[in-house]
Amino acid sequence: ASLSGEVGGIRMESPVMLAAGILGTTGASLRRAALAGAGAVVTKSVGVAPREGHRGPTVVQVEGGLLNAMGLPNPSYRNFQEEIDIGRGGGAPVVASIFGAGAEEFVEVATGLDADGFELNLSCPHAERLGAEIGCEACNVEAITRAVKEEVNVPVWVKLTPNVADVVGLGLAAERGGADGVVAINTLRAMAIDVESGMPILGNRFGGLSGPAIKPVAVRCVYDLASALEIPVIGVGGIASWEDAAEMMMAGARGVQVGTALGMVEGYGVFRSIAAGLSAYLDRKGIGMEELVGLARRAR
Ligand code: RRO
Repeated sequence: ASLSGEVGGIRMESPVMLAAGILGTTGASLRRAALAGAGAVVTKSVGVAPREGHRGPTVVQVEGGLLNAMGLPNPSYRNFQEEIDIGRGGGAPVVASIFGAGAEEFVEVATGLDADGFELNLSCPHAERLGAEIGCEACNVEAITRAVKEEVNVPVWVKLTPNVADVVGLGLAAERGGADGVVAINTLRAMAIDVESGMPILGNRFGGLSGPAIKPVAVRCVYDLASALEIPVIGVGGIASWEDAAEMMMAGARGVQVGTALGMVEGYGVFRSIAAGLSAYLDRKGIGMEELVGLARRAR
């Protein structure tokens, strides 16, 4: 079955994308993911000013995934256009993940970059000095989305945090603001402690959990969002196999993003193996992608 189509306003050959953060720092790794079959690639989040990020350790493997507190390290949008352009050499759309302390910063970054789409990171779980908790308030989500939409001519997605009681409220706010899609979920608030020293392991003490452990949380968020929203939902969180991708799409995801799995098992081959598995599954069931998306919401 064909996997090509439009996802959140962006035409892609496959609905299996590179998630923000992992391998999105350089043009070379974005390009490589695209050449490996990613339908679109999302960059590491960039903001108005260069940031070093938190002191280490910044990533640690835990049961069921990875715990990170990178701390938004990035060279600022002023030093990032070249990476996007190199990434585009891979032939897939490049979506720039961007963050800011408020609507003005988001607009400055978005208008300062030429990308095929923007993913507004309203969900970094541990950027305390930036006031990045902004993404937990529906009114901020709506205002920032609207402000960026007014200034750019490419699709705008909003990446949501799962660290709230009401993720659907945030999704509805993004939709009111004019988003072309929502992406769920960013990492779950978490921490790990070393029992010999009694010290939190990450340099920042706290971090965000990604990988297989959060997949059921992501599936639930996607299901709830897809049930409430008109705009497309993109699923991310613990996807490593075609079965994971199919499950996320049955919950209502129009596309999926893969992050942690790239570092844990298969590497870049994961894009083609998920796409091949999905295609074979659709053929075996005699259905198309449009039937797969939201299947579990229609099943009784
Ligand atoms: O850089 C990070 O620490 C980070 C970001 Br911006 C994010 O959105 N999600 C995450 O788990 N880590």
